[in-house]
Amino acid sequence: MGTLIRLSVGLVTTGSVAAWAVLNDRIDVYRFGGGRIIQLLDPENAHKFAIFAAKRGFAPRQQHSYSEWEGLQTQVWGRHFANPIGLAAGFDKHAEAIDGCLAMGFGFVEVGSVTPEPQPGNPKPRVFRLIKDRAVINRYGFNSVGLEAFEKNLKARESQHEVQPGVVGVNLGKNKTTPEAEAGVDYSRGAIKLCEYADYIVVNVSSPNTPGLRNLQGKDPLRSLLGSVVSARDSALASRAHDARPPILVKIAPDLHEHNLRDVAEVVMELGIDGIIVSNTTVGRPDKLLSSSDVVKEAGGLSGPPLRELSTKILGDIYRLTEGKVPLVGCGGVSTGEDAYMKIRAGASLVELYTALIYDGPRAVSRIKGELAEALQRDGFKSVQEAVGADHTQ
Ligand SMILES: Cc1cc2nc3c(=O)[nH]c(=O)nc-3n(C[C@H](O)[C@H](O)[C@H](O)COP(=O)(O)O)c2cc1C
Ligand SMILES: *[C@@H]1O[C@H](CO)[C@@H](O)[C@H](O)[C@H]1NC(C)=O
Ligand SMILES: *[C@@H]1O[C@H](CO)[C@@H](O)[C@H](O)[C@H]1NC(C)=O
Ligand SMILES: *[C@H]1O[C@H](CO)[C@@H](O)[C@H](O)[C@H]1NC(C)=O
Repeated sequence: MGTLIRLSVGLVTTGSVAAWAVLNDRIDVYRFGGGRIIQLLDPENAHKFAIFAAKRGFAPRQQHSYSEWEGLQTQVWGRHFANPIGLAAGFDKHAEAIDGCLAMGFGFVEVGSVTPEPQPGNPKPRVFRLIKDRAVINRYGFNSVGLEAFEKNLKARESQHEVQPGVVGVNLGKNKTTPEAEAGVDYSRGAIKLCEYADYIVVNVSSPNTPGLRNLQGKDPLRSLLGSVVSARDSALASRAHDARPPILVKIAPDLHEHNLRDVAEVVMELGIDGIIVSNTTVGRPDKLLSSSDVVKEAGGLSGPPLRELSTKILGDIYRLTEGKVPLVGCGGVSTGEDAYMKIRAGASLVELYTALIYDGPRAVSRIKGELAEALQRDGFKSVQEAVGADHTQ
């Protein structure tokens, strides 16, 4: 399609779907073929539209009549989670649609990544659908409104009359212009500014060439990076009891080598880092991809089902390396309850997803929770907690 045609189709569909949704307050646009309409938009406009909808409160919400198996409730870091399924970072990058996202049925939402100063990210196009694989390649390059505006959004939420219950994590990034070796400074700025709003904080160590992980340089740079974030949080919240400070998690790439994983695990245990998110997108391109090669060879991180096996395997490795002592968040390619269940058995206390939402819409959340509850009960587990790491004990 010519750019002009695509642009006008985009504008017309955005406009009419939005108007329609506004008129039909909170109508489930996905159920009535809206998912298809949204897919006519280029992926970045579809993302914008979804955020717009979630922010205005007319994104599909979980039905009030929906009843959840109580075994899905769980407790991690002394915090209560109504269910273990969360929204991964990168959807609500600017913390503007938290309640709309929680209303879809997520137990928790991770907002960000947010960089210290505003930055535009990479030139467009920078998000691509691999429709046959139900996957996505993105190279957003961390477009962010910056800490100031991000904090404003979180403050505005606090002053609302009513907020959706649920856990909110904040994912911190660094500015593009900040050298890798000084990433700790950017993350610390983020931690100082936002820790009072966060139920947990995430630091990205998501690349194979993360400081401390490049060329087997050793663990020192990683130790100092994470150490500086811990001190930043502790100094910002000195008046709070230690266990009332938000836990700090690291998020890793699925592309790390065995020795990198061991380094991460050791530093995490040594510093008492509270959790690990496994994983970010992959820079790899599995052979089994079905989509056309022009899109497959776009640069960026691949997410969705083709990432699942790899990220679940790395999750299991990290569980072993941390001896089951560190709560893990499984992320990567989850689109069914069975996928979530596999992550839990491999060692995840919580599970996150993003790409499934792009293809299936918000109704995926209650479907996945229902399927997960069924899988757990089928295998005789009374709760999520009981099944965490089950693969390692047999
Ligand atoms: C469009 C897009 C943007 C993303 N942006 C971020 C981000 O800003 N920060 C981050 O830590 N992860 C980001 N991610 C990675 C996701 O949080 C998640 O780790 C990854 O997509 C794997 O999960 P999935 O297969 O369920 O999508 C992004 C993913 C996608 C698809
Ligand atoms: C994540 O970490 C990698 C490695 O340190 C870095 O290249 C990348 O820019 C980071 N992204 C953000 C948003 O901080
Ligand atoms: C995630 O992975 C991509 C490449 O797959 C990388 O560019 C990015 O810096 C990583 N970190 C985050 C926070 O997304
Ligand atoms: C973050 O990016 C902005 C704009 O690119 C830049 O001015 C600033 O120096 C960066 N922050 C740090 C800590 O380098």
